[in-house]
Amino acid sequence: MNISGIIPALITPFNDNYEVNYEALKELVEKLIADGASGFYACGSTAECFLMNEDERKKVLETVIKVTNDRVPVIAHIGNIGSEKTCELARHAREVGAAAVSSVPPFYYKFGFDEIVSYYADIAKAVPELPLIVYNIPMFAGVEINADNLKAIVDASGAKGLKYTAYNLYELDKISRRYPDMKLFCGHDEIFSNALPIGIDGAIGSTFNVMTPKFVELDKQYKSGNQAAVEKLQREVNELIEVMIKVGVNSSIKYLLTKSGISCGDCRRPFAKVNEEQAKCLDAIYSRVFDK
Ligand code: MN9
Repeated sequence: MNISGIIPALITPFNDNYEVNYEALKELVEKLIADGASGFYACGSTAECFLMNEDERKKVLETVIKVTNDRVPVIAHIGNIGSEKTCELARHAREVGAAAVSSVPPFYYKFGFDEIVSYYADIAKAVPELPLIVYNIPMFAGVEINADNLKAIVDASGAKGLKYTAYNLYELDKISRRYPDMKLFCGHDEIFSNALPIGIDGAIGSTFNVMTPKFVELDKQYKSGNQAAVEKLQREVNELIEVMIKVGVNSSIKYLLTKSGISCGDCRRPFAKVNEEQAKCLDAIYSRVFDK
């Protein structure tokens, strides 16, 4: 699996009627390729995938793959609450040329770990030729994939990668030592610089929708051994990320992209719109970080 570097977890732009705005999506993908994105993660949490229907998810993935046109790989997030729908999305992803599939663990019903393992095994059975990237995001999925329990998933599914969206760097280090062949992607953009020395292969993140150039630069500085520049850049982006988390990450991204000229609309309800006060905070911090 040849996927690495800075990989935006794309948002899904909507129009005023909350329908998918495919033109804006194409514009966004083009812009991010120009910014240095080395791949895309389509239809993940950041894309509001669980507020989209299956047809929309398929069409969004098709659009992203078509625009990228083999310039960079596209990872399809196919996660769902049940195996059948997930496998259908996995087969679709294979048909339309995704480079890999990825999934959060099945959620809501508090499935037992054996059931979670069988969910990943089902995906591998449905699309054996596509690399599978497990998506650990305990804050939303309610279950933690760690160095110990990952083994059962890998044994049953042959998973090739892990998107690690948690702050536990000790656990990530254990995973990297225990699974040296696994591709690891940092999923919390605010700790990218801290995850780099662990030997991660890249990062898949939401804030790259608006900050790809900063993270590409950070990655470059790390590779040239310029630790002071790495720390400076991470602290800079974290000022903005902190406000984005407070306001709501997805709606902040849409607000900032719309301001920069790509019309992304609002997140689907019940996500709230960015209010005036929040907009002011985002504007202030954005210009502080970017107009330096
Ligand atoms: O894809 C993103 N996680 C979620 C990863 O959307 C839940 C991250 O990029 C975070 O949004 C970001 C802020 O915590 O690091």
